[in-house]
Amino acid sequence: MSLRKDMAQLVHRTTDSHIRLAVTGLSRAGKTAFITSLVNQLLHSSSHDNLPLFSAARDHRLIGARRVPQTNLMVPRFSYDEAEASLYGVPPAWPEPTRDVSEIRLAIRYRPQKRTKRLLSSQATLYLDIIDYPGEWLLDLPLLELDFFAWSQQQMQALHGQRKAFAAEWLSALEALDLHAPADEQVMANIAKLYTDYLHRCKAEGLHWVQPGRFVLPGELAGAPVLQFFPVVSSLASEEVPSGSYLTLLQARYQEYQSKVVKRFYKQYFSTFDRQLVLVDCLSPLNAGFDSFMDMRSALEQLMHSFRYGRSGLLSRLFAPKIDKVVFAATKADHITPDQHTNLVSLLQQMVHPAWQHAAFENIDMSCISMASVRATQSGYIAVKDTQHPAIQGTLLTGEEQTLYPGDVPEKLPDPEYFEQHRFDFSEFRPLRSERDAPLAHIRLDKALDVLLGDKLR
Ligand SMILES: Nc1nc2c(ncn2[C@@H]2O[C@H](COP(=O)(O)OP(=O)(O)OP(=O)(O)O)[C@@H](O)[C@H]2O)c(=O)[nH]1
Ligand SMILES: [Mg+2]
Repeated sequence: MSLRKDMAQLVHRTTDSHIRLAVTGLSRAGKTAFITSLVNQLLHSSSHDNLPLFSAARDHRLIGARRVPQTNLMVPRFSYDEAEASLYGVPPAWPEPTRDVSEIRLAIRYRPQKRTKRLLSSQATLYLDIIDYPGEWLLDLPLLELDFFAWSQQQMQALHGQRKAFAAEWLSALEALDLHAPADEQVMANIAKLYTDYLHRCKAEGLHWVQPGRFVLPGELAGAPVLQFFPVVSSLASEEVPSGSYLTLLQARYQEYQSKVVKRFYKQYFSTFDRQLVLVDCLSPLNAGFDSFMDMRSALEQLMHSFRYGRSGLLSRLFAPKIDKVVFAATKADHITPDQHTNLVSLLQQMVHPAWQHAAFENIDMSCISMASVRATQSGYIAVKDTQHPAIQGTLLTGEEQTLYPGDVPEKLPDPEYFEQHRFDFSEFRPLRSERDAPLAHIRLDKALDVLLGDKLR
């Protein structure tokens, strides 16, 4: 091989870079729609002017992107083709819900602006891994610091109001169980199922703080005994547990869950992430009511613990954390009129900032934005008498066309009165129709790209 070719290869290698971008959010937050649209936008970027707020595209430094095989063969592939097919379908439809971690890789070609990179070559490649995983898994972090009895106690204390009502069946089965009797695996499985049903019920009613997170989103662990335990009422300290009893087995499974499920996720996946996007659907809880909204807020606070490394923090003891940027994005902004977008961002900031400032987040940059990954509505005005009112228009899932003003988004955290006085009208729309060769319509997804990746493409 000629020296010149060698040099060219060396240069090529030094200008290539790699970044792992993780995308999370509670279920239905819009992760699959976001990743599909992000990939779709980048794949169209060489032929369309679809990303004006993305600095690399605006400055005409973005050459284009293509899909490349992922390097991590142990993680399922993100189903891009399937999701894209639904969104471009006739009629267009939303992608199927997903339940597990998955990954997709892109190679982004660009013209570097930085002198150091430019000297090496006129073009560079950024390899971008995008990882989709359920935000519920991050709610499990506190489990690592609680033993089975402390965790049980915490779960029992949380049982008030609606939660207590949802838990009735599981609680009565628990009451009938002699925890000191020799364990019967089938009985354990049955009660664990009632506990899991309770967690599912909480989620279905808009209560997002559920532990253990894998019980509702088991991924590949569905049906495994490590997901068959439940909290108990017991005054025994861990040393006094009779051997072979239900208590022993419950405790052993809890410990197995801590090390084989929670710790493993943080070590195998989380420790490899460079950047994190957290998608938040603020609009559904606004629609559902005060309890649901507060619950979403506390779930977000819990989720933030995973970015609080500190020097003595739990995560720094497990691995060397790498995430240097966390972006919170309020999704589905096309559900409200554009004049409400600033309120949506400030509402999200109110949920995130206080908790963020309170904690010691070392060297992590944080920002809040609002966007719609895949637009489902057009915005415009409707005339009522002589005045023009902002409105959105779209096709409902039922196929019916609708024009409406969905309501005001509160700028500050709403109090219970807000929910009495305001009705937020959150209707589900179909995605807008897109031409086969055109990118999907979005709102500020380019802004999200710029905040997340802009500095890597300089
Ligand atoms: N209008 C609008 N709706 C959206 C948008 N993104 C997501 N949605 C809605 O939210 C639902 C959930 O979106 P997904 O992308 O599947 O959310 P997810 O976080 O991947 O959900 P799971 O896989 O169930 O955890 C969709 O079926 C749509 O109804 C958006 O940009 N605009
Ligand atoms: Mg999904």
